[in-house]
Amino acid sequence: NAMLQWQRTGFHFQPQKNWMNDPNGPEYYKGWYHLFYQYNPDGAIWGNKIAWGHAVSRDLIHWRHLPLAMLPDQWYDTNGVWTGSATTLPDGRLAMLYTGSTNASVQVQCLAVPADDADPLLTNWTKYEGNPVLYPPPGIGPKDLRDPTTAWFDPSDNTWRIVIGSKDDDHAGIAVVYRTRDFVHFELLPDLLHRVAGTGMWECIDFYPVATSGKASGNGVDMSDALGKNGAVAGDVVHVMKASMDDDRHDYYALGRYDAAANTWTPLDAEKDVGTGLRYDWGKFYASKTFYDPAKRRRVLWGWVGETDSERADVSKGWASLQGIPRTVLLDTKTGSNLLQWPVEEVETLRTNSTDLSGITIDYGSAFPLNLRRATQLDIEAEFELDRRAVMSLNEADVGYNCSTSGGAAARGALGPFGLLVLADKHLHEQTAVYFYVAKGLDGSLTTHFCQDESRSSSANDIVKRVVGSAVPVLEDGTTLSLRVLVDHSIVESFAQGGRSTATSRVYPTKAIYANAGVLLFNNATAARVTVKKLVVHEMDSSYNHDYMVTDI
Ligand code: DQQ
Repeated sequence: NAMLQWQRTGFHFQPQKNWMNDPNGPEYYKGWYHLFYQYNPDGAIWGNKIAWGHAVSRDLIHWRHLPLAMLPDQWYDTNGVWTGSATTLPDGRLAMLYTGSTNASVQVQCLAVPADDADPLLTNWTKYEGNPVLYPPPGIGPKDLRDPTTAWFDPSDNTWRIVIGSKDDDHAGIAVVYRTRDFVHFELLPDLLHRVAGTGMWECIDFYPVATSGKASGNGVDMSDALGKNGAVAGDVVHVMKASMDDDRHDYYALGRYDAAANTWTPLDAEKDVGTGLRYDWGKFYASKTFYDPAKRRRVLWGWVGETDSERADVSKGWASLQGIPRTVLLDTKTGSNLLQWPVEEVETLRTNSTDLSGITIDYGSAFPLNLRRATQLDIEAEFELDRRAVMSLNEADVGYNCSTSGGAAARGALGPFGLLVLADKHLHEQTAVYFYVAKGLDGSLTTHFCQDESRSSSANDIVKRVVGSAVPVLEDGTTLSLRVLVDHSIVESFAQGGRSTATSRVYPTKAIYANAGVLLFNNATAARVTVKKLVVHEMDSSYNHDYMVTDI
């Protein structure tokens, strides 16, 4: 459908056609990044014949599509080759564990290995002849055990450990651990790694260390490297536990202490447990998965960004879903209580035609259109400074503000909203607002909210449009706030305060497309001017990821 062709992205990962969901088995192998993904070869909606799509890249940005890696062709996965993770063994070989939905829709875990270890493209996969390797144990529902993690090696008993998500009879989300020596025989560990009441089924659990101190805090940590020879967890890491909550379709994480010998993980802050505290992203972002990249010693996060338009629209355009730009993940060592997520540095190689507009001041109640050539594919770096004297002179402002229940970018308060309008048409009928909103308590404390308002993003009416976001920590200087926004036709991915909070929106403008899309600065605060200390807008080249086949390599 040519009319909807503009919704395809220029530098995000997407297959040539049809439905995609979770990222699967990401890894680095013999010089190539591999991405597998849940894929429906039969159409643009999810179905019961999910296969594994496959693509490779040298840089996480330019992708080449390969043939499907696995099809639902065995009794134990005939209802779908579902989500799984790769483990790199000490000799460099790979083991892929995934969930099969059997001919009776039972969720079993299965092993697959590359048919040819010498093929850097890992084109063909062999399913283990003894599959499935693991059935749901007594006490767990046959349809409630899925999405095995990457395995890590525990030297205390020379076994590999994996986590699988589930729920119990009381609707608590649970993380179950198995150990294995050979990826074929698995033993259930008696206690749960973790459990959170009321959170329901945990899909796509991820479990990994982040460095807390020293030089290493700028690097990622491999799971197995976080355990000493005796199996004790290294002193300078904390472990992230992430679960994708089937109940509300968001990815929640928490920081905690892993005790390998006791097989327990305990959140640092009991108030911010998995499912009750932090999210990776406040917009559309689900079923994510990290991997450790040995080439650049970093941990990289992939997340599935689904559609928020109707199934009918997806069928008519012939495709559905994107993967977010891969993000590096580090502990925020300044707060110690959240992660930092940042687009992988390779995305910056697509920058071209950079416009520097730093130093503009926007008065309250005004908007300032930027003079750009093209505004459908952008990487925007911005830093705002609220007029400090105005902030000081207020007694109190908007205590209790909340992005999602607020009136969005049009609702004015003393110290917000201010920020950017992207994918905006000339008349501002369509616009997606990315902004800050500062609240001030009677005690003088400032709380900064980072929000994204989709409510005017499209004049089409078959779309879910929300105001999303959260409070974001601001330590350095309460009035200086930074923003990075990636715009790519039908996606807006925003990172506040160096990645302390993120928000991803799928948007479907009908007017703000091609040359009619623009960007504005806006300040809807009623009491403070905003100085834009830094504003650099980079146009982005396309990575032309969609048209390469294996023969182009
Ligand atoms: N998607 C897969 C499941 C997983 C879910 C099926 C999460 O393995 O639990 O397509 O989106």
